[in-house]
Amino acid sequence: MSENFTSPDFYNIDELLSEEHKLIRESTRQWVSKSVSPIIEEYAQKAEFPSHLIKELGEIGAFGPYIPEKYGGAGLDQISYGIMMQEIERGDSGIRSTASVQSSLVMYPIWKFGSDEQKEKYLPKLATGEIMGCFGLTEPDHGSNPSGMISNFKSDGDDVILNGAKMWISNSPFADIAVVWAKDENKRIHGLIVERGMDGFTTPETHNKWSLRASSTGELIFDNVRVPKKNILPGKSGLGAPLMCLDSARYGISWGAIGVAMDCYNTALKYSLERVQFGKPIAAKQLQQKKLAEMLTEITKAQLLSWKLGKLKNEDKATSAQISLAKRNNVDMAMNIAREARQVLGGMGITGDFSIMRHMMNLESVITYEGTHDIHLLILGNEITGHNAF
Ligand code: TGC
Ligand code: FAD
Repeated sequence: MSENFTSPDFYNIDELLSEEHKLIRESTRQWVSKSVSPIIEEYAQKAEFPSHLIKELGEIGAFGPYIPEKYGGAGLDQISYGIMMQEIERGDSGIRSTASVQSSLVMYPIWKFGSDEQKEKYLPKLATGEIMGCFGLTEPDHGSNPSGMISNFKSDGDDVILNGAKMWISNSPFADIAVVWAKDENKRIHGLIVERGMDGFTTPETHNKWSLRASSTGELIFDNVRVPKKNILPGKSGLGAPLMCLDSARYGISWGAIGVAMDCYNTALKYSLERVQFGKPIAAKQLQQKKLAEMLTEITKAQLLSWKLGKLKNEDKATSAQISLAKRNNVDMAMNIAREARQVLGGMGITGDFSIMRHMMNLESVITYEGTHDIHLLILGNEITGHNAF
């Protein structure tokens, strides 16, 4: 609920933030409160992406916050990026998805692995939202195991001919470009920038979702698509390239999940203080206090985790396993809080008059995409033991 946009900050974590971080938080929060919260339930109910928000997301700097200013980004640090994702996801995970796909899965690979020509051509327009991108890694038969992908391309003069299919692709139905991962004739994975309008390239929408309903999800189908070789990202090949993009997006999600948890906690706290049963506000009952105390505890732990991870990212020291730990922990934490918060609201909790049920359903996607809960556990298991158990 937009009027509840206060931050639980039980450990004075604000002291760890700079004035710039706090300003960014305030301005993003105000935008979410004004532009997202009042309309998002309606869009989720009708399963429609609020496309009019794209331009505004560009204006608040949510596309490529850490991309250098010379490419149209905001040149901010990683904690600023995290804070923006936190505040946007407080509104809705699907809107945060749009921002994090554009930033970490489209702008980031072009910035990190692209040619100067690609950076100049695409990044400034992606930063404003004039063009939108999507990221195609997952295939119908290769989700957790992207290295098995079968999408492939063959050289043909100055072009390559791309074949294959990707599914579960956020923003694909309206994206202008897709950063697509496919294998060359030597089975080496490369990133290619595929543009809408190229012959043989289609992006059918995926319907009937109960989760991320205000986000547009679809497929990418490549039927002998002729892609100029100059659209191949030259800077890095192999699975490590898309996994680096995922590290950036998973880090953002670790913050985003805190935003969801904060919204659920605030809603449950307010409701429990107002709802009277057995002659007292339910907030006066021990069982409700237990729920609220545990929510605050878990939010506080997650805040410290993501803040420290942000410091490590700023120093370029964060490892993939550290990022997996934070994504896994914080999304799970948010799911547990959403479930408990919904119960605090009793029957009202299942209605669209409150944000909790929408958050709960959204989190089913968030705990699945960018590596499932169990895949992140296995990444940690591998890190701890040296034994790959995938
Ligand atoms: P593995 O053999 O471990 O690694 C292959 C190569 O990659 C290197 N590497 C990394 N490099 C950079 N960053 C990382 N995080 C890396 N992790 C591994 C590794 O060193 C190796 O390099 P080289 O030179 O030796 O070849 O790979 P594997 O095939 O065993 O798979 C590992 C596994 C399971 C962890 C990985 O495939 C994985 O993370 N699977 C989950 C798939 C996933 O997360 N998909 C996400 C799709 S995108 C999405 O969901 C967007 S949702 C967007 C939204 O709406 O917000
Ligand atoms: P599977 O890999 O088939 O996994 C099924 C189950 O098996 C899971 O519980 C998993 O944890 C488990 N499992 C898998 N391997 C193992 C193992 N070795 N040991 C034990 N258990 C295992 N992808 C993109 O490329 N781009 C996007 O923009 C994008 N957006 C998405 C948006 C939404 C709304 C959703 C739902 C997904 C999106 N994805 C996207 C895809 C997402 O990344 C995949 O769904 C995810 O990686 C899991 O793959 P899968 O669905 O094929 O499940």
